[in-house]
Amino acid sequence: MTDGLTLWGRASSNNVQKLLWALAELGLRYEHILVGGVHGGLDDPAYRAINPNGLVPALRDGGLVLWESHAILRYLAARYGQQSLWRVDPVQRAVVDQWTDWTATTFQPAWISLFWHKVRTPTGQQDARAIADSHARTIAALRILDATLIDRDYLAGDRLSYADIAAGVALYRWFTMPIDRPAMPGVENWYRRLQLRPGFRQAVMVSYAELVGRLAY
Ligand SMILES: N[C@@H](CCC(=O)N[C@@H](CS)C(=O)NCC(=O)O)C(=O)O
Repeated sequence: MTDGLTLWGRASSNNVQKLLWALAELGLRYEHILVGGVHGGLDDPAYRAINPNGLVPALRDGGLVLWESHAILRYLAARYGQQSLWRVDPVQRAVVDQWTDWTATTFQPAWISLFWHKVRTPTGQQDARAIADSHARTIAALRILDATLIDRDYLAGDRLSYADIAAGVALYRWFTMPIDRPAMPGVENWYRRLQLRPGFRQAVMVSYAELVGRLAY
């Protein structure tokens, strides 16, 4: 049974994980179609009609078909999370969007680059300089998060918003990648808090073994 929602995308994709986590937070039922990565299917004309980029995730809700993980996150929050992930007040929502957009433009490119160079690239092909550079960029972004989270529970205040989902999917990989991690008490407390949420544990704290040493997708 579903509520008319369909999500496309492999569960090992961090962009898909944002939506698996959000759907769990919102208590929504949905059909999950595994495409991308080992599942393939992204070049099928039927999938290209859903997402012309040939990437995951994509979501259908009735007559609406959407791609881009943050656009989907915002839609789900606005449509189904008015009392939870969404913020009605324009000032509060501006803060949520600031962190969500910063994640898209600054934080995620840094940590994904590190994950790519350190985890996805086979050991024998790794570039120490690229690892060091992306590690430094990830730490610089995390320090910005850390300074904010030192005196608040979530990015936009005292309760979860879609910004925590956009940025927070990075944490499991950050805290499990074989790299040095300087102490960051604000980020560490945020990670502890997120781990108390079943949706985070189910969607984000999952093995990424299929991605290790694999550059194919
Ligand atoms: N900006 C897009 C990025 C989508 C993207 O890069 N998706 C990756 C997975 S994280 C993908 O589809 N890769 C090909 C594959 O999984 O086979 C979004 O946020 O949705």
